[in-house]
Amino acid sequence: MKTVFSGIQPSGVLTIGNYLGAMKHFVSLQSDYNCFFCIVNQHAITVPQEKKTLKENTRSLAALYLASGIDPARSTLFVQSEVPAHTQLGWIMQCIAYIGELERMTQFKDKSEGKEAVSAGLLTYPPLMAADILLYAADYVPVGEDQKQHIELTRDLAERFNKRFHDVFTIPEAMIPKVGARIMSLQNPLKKMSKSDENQKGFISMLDTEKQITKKIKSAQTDSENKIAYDPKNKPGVSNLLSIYSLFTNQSIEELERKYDGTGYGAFKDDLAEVVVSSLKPIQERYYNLIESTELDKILDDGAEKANEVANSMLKKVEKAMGLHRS
Ligand code: ATP
Ligand code: LTN
Repeated sequence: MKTVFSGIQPSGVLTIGNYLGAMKHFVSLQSDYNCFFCIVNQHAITVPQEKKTLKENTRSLAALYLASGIDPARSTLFVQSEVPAHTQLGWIMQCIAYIGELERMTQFKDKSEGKEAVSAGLLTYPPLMAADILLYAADYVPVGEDQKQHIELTRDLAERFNKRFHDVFTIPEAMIPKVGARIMSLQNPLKKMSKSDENQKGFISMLDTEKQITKKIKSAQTDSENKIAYDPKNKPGVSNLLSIYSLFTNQSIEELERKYDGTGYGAFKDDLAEVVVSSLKPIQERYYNLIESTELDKILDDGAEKANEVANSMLKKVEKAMGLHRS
């Protein structure tokens, strides 16, 4: 079986963008791959996090992984900071990476833009991400479109290491969904939907109530045409809503265009709100049962144990290849 690795930051509550672009695919990969799914809390601290919120978001994300369908009997689910090999290999990968290539990463440019105090960690974020992936010899990394550049850098760093020292790393490949890889903000459809967006109206969280979901969809930005058609260039708002509708219901965009031909945005948005509410309902029910349970801690403890075993064995090989060992 080939190996899959992916991670999500506990930097807020998961959005439907994270779900449609990443989590939904994680769930379906479990039957065919040896899967590792990580809560990357050390990546989250590259921007300021409040202690209590970070702790809560970490637990909440674990429960959402499980509520969405990640099965601990088949996949390893764990918290990044509980597996020290990530930061250990992360340091080594920082020494392989060049400052210039890190400065060229668009996520770094976006997240540092206009900020006065930018942490060094925000710049060295991709080598840590490379370490996450390489420790498990992952063949595939399912991610949304925004992470493509980081996976390419991971490949470059792995190849550079293998050439300079010894063939240790498996070169991973990004797995990016054909549709849904970039769900856009409901308030600014030219920007990706993001769980750390300051404007709460821009995203629908997986735990939003029926009332919140309906309100956010009703106030989603569209245009003045009142015509339901998929045209991301000229009608980015409506096209984004159509994508969300299509991905939750498995109806094609063409089918939806036909269905809503001649209808206005009001009725379309009402139906979409219903679709999102009913799709999230069973996940939310499972979530609220899990978050109270001790089962969650047991799953994360077991996950960390399994992950530590695999990660430490790879770290040893890397250190040996570089001369970072005594015997
Ligand atoms: P943050 O706002 O803190 O940057 P984020 O919402 O961008 O967080 P991440 O934790 O960085 O989420 O990403 C988790 C996964 O979700 C990644 O695979 C990422 O590519 C995917 N993803 C994030 N945003 C979207 C989106 N708008 N559409 C599709 N996939 C997305
Ligand atoms: N950088 C990713 C989160 C992330 C990740 C990873 C994804 C950290 N480590 C390893 C896949 C594999 C993000 O911001 N979405």
